[in-house]
Amino acid sequence: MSIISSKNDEMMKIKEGAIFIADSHYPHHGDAFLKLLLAIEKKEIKTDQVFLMGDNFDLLFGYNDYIQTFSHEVIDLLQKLSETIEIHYFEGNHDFCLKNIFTNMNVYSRDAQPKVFLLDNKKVALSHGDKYETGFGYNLYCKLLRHKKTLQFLKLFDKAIIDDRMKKLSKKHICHTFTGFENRVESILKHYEDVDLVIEGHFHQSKMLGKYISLPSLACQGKVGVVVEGKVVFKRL
Ligand SMILES: [Mn+2]
Repeated sequence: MSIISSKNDEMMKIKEGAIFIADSHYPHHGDAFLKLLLAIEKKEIKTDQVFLMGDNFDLLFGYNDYIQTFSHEVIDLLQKLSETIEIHYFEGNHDFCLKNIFTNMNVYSRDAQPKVFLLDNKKVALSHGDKYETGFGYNLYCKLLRHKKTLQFLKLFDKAIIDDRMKKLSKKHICHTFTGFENRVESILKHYEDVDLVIEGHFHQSKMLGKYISLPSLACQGKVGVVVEGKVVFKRL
C-alpha cells in the first residue's frame, strides 16, 4: 500500500502541543475558528504546529476571488500565521484547490491523502475523512469539482450560484450523531492495517474508537485535538 511505503526517517513528525482543527465550517457555524486563530496569533495559545483537517471553511476554493470575500479575515490571518507556524492543510469536501491561496502551508489535496506522520515512533495516518468508503459517484464528483478548469470555465460558481450555495449551506444542520458509526470506522480501518493511529475529521463525532480518532468538529463540539505528552486529547481551548 502506497501510504505505508515511505521510510520512517522520511516522515514528518507530529510535535508536542500540535493542534488539530477540524470542521469549523466558517463563517456559517460560529466564529470559533477566527477566535482560536486570533488567540494563536496573540500567543495566548502556544503551538508550533497546526493541522487544519478540512471543512474549516464552509465553502472555499481556489481560482475564484469572490468566494474568498466571505472569509477574508480568516484567510488573511492564516496566511500570516503560516509565515511563523508550521501549518498542514488537509483539504475537505467544502474547502479545496487551496494551494494558490495558502502558499506557505503544506496543502494536501484529497488525492494526496492520507499522509502518514510520526508521533514518537507511531505511524499516524492523517486525512480529512472522505477518502474511503464513499462510493464511485462521490469520487467522480470530487474529481470533477476539484479540477482547476472546472472551477474556471464551467461557470458553476458564478456569483449568483455562489450566493445561493452559501445561503443553503448557512441553513444546513451539520451536527448529528452518526448511527452505526462503529461499522463505518471498521470498514475505513481496513485501509489502514499498517498504521498505529488514524486521525480524521469530516464526521463531527468527537470519538476515539480503538486506533481511530474521529476529531471533534470545532463548530459542533467546540473542541480541537491537542497533542499532550504524546497523546491526542480533545480540548476546548
Ligand atoms: Mn467533510
